[in-house]
Amino acid sequence: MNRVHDALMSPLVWDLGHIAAFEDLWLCQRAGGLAPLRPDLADVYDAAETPRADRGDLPYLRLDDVRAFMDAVRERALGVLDAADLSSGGDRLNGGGFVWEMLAQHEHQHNETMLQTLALAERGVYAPARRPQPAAAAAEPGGRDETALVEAGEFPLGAGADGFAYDNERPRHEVDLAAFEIDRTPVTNADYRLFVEDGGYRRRGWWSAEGWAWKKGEGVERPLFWTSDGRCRDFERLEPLDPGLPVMHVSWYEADAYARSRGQRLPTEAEWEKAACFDPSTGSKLRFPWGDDGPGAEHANLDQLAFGPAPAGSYPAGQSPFGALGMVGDAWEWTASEFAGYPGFAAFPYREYSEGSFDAGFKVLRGGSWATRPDAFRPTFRNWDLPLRRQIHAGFRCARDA
Ligand code: AVJ
Ligand code: FE
Repeated sequence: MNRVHDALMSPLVWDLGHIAAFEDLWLCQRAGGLAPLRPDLADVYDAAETPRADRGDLPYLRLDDVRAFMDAVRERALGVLDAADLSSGGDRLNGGGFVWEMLAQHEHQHNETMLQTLALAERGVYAPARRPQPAAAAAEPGGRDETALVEAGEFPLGAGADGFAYDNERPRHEVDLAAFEIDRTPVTNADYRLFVEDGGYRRRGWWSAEGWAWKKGEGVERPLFWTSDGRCRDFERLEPLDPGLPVMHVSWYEADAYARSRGQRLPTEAEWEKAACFDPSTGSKLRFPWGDDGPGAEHANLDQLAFGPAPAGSYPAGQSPFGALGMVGDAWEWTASEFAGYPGFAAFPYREYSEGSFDAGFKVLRGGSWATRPDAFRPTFRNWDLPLRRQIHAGFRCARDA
């Protein structure tokens, strides 16, 4: 809990203390008007203040102390909740439960971050039991149509005004998209192995200039957890690559190179969201690919406890109207889009969450992964990271102009 497992990640106890400090700041102080419980800890847990790599040196609370701090904050927060006016007539933080939803989501986002840390930790640290996954849907007679055609037309991108969403998902606005095709399923380990065997990491023509420089500089020859003898590390296990699983822990640069090798490209985030949620039969947008109900066990592999992705093409009940599978859960999907504000963006409730990362070279990821908790997920949710990062539970699918 106290160890720095990877230079990219915080010690796990830091995440725990940060979850509680963020809760004290937003629920107890901002929403409830209380004084800070531990003013001395404010700097230690300010994510913007100290980069992850330096957090190992901070005087953060160790395990027993952090548990006591978390309990004390939660008790105060529940006291504030008892008195809070969550009706839509309430103030902007409390009205509709906004800040309460934000805090639940924030904690759950850090739960996924902590699993990234555990996946990077040396062997011997964490050995979760993987839950059996459903098999991929059997190919339809006559062969499965591997790509979905998404017709041209306007699409309302982003989250509507009701309910909780981060500022960066708003305002919802119409985008006019040309027709495109998108893979029905994510790129698999088998697909990606062919790319590697085809000289994917040696062919300059398949890479962007920045991607090639990154690959050469880092000496990268395969996805993060793959070994040179054709196996894949998965927490404690070192097993032969499972060909049917989505490829994971690749950088945006690798995803981009793979797509180019196929004469294709990554989808933009608008294309991704339209392929996931637009219903052409009604001309309207669904809350989820399968409809308006929240994610159930039959729809998607979310919520961490599977400890790995399901085979690409599983969860037929989670299919989108255009026929895309696995848009939610299993693996985040890199998109072609750079993280930026939507037209009319207004920061709320704080600038640092989103605005500080706009137009700064971050790429957008969509769809959540097996390690994403359902409360932290909406199809409009925009995750982001630098194009060289591989710790995210991320894969991708390809698209092309129709
Ligand atoms: C959305 C993953 C880029 O970790 O920097 C957590 C999420 N923001 N606490 C991050 C976040 C504040 C954020 N990412
Ligand atoms: Fe945070």
